Amino acid sequence: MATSEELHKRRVEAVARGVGSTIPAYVDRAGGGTITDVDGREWIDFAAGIAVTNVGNSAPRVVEAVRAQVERFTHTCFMVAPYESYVAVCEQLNALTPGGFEKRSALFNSGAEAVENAVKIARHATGRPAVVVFDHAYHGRTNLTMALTAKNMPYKHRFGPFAGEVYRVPMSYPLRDGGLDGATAAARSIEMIEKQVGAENVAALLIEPIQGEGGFVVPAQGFLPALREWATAAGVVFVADEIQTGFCRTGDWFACEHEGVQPDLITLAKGIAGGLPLAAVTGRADLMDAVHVGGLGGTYGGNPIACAAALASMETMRELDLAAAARRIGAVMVERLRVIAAGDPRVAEVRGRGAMLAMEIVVPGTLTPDPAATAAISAACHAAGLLTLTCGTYGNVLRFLPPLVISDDELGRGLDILAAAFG
Ligand code: PLZ
Repeated sequence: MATSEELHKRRVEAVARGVGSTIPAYVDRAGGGTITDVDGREWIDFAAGIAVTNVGNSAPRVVEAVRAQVERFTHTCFMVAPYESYVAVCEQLNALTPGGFEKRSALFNSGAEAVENAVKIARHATGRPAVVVFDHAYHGRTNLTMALTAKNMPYKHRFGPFAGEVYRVPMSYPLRDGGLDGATAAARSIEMIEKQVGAENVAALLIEPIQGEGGFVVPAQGFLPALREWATAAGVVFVADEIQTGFCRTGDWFACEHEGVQPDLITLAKGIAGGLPLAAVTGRADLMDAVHVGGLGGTYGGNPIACAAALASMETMRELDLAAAARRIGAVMVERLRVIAAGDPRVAEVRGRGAMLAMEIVVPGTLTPDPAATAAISAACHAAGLLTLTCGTYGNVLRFLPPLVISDDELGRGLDILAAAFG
């Protein structure tokens, strides 16, 4: 087998430079809480493929379901010749997502595509053009979703012009907004929408209940419910982007449940199918069914192999109670992260929920972001065999997203490496 070094040389000659990788090691296999490269080096996995392999890599049920499906048929296109698994995934999403009202779902390939479709549905159903998004938001890399995403480098730089009718308002970011309470922070955002956009022009308000790429920003309590309430009164479609937070990651099936918020539409992807590409929009039947027949779709959306994997993943989440696992992992991690933070003035805050946790790194005694220190700590983790990711508008947030099937031993070893990297 080629070594990671050899593969890296080939990659540089073959793969576009614009596609980056966190570590220069090439994967041979992965499972549980570890990734092993082609040289036999092992990493503890605190990334889960960016919050995707919540059920773990090659989870037994997923492997079995995919194998069985691939032998029956690989693709017919649901828009041409439909099949049961697509319907079954939609039934399950309708039942699992918050809100006891009647729902419908539609399936797509990527998170960005789900977000694009949620916007299409909201615009079609309301007849209004505007979409409201938040500071630090991340919603994807396609043209519309770049417009919805806040951060310029690396996501938007020189890729414009971007789609129009997108308006950005402040996020509740307790560390950086002076600790505004949720209601006050929401009132600030709502006033801006009403004065600068006009509620009657707004089709959708789109928000990550806990921001992902933007820095694992957890809004103050009450922020999401206040926005939900305003959206209802204003006839605005409340869209929760649960692409990173969904499927047990935060200790509930969906992060919105924490404050009892019921979105009109939810965008889903990542954790839905144990690593196979699948995404969904799930929401109120009246909105979803407003769109004319043929208005939604795509060649691969709800591919039968991905649907089989999704059914197996959701079954695994139920069977192993991965929401409880996320809470347990989170409790173990928070304790260790707080100890690290107490001994290191560069850590401004430990935050997150369940197994979606982060540390924001600053110049000691200030709130000035320190992306260099963040990168150095992250690099030390990688060198010592822990795969961590960074995020945040300022590049100064270390984030932790272990698979929800990580063993206690692997979790402990990962946290030991992290503690030593702060050393
Ligand atoms: N919405 C909340 O987190 C994907 C992107 C990584 P896709 N986040 C990881 C990168 O650098 O490209 C994401 C997300 C939220 C939408 C998306 C987009 O999902 O499946 O990557 O299109």
